[in-house]
Amino acid sequence: MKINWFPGHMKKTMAEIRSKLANIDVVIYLLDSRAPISSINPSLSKLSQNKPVLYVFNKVDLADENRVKTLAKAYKGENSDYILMNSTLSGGAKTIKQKINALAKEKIERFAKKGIKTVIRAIVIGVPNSGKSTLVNNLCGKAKAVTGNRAGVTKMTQWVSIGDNIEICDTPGTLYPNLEDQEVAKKLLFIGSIKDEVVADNVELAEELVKLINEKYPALLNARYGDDLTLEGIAKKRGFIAGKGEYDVERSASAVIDDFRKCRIGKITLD
Ligand SMILES: Nc1nc2c(ncn2[C@@H]2O[C@H](COP(=O)(O)OP(=O)(O)O)[C@@H](O)[C@H]2O)c(=O)[nH]1
Ligand SMILES: [Mg+2]
Repeated sequence: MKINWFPGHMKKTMAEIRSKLANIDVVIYLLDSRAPISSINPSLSKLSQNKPVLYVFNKVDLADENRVKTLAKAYKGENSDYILMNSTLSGGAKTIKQKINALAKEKIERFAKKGIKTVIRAIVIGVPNSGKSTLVNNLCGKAKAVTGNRAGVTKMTQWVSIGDNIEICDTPGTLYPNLEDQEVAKKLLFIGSIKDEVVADNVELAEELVKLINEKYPALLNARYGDDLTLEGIAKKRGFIAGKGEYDVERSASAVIDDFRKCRIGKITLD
């Protein structure tokens, strides 16, 4: 099984981001806290490397916050900062605006010397389903960007004004041409950045997910599924019967993946 997904519209989006970047002051790089390191897109990182970057560790409400805090520390630098965020709550908007202003300080001061109040332009980038549109809506306090819990909801890049001196641009999610690291690809699938339709074998995937979670959070798995963590064991425990004397492992597989996505196993960060 090889997971790869780089449809034409993503290629187009990358080109669009590239062409906009010259006029961008700050890059807001959304990461999904359930798999933040895997949500780093090497192609996007390359594009944004000369810009101030605010890394938003989003969906922290679904993740292992202590683990995220540890991982996030590496993203604070001279020209970068980070924030842990739940974009579905209104609380974080003020801090994000402050951090955007701090990252654009040089430009703001340069214009202030000439007596001009400048506008800061920020672009929101990240893998599909990381919460980009939700964050944009949160920051502008209105539902301007369309959201949805699957990949591929945002189609066009759009600009909105947040506060009196910041303009922000939402973009569609982008992956990269070759997902060579299949461990990363699987994690992107688990967090819903890659469409399920891209993969045929749910069983193999779910087994991998259980294995991954079991490395760091065995107690969470046992609490939900009992001691037998095979898909058959899970089917037994949940009463998923396929036929006479047969357990429905396909159904276990879908249930495990869905449980992870809906945070029913617990707050987990797969890195
Ligand atoms: N729990 C939680 N859900 C979020 C958060 N941010 C976004 N979502 C949900 O994640 C899904 C994808 O969001 P969307 O903004 O469309 O992602 P985009 O594809 O990156 O634009 C939607 O169902 C959102 O409600 C968050 O911080 N916490
Ligand atoms: Mg979107």
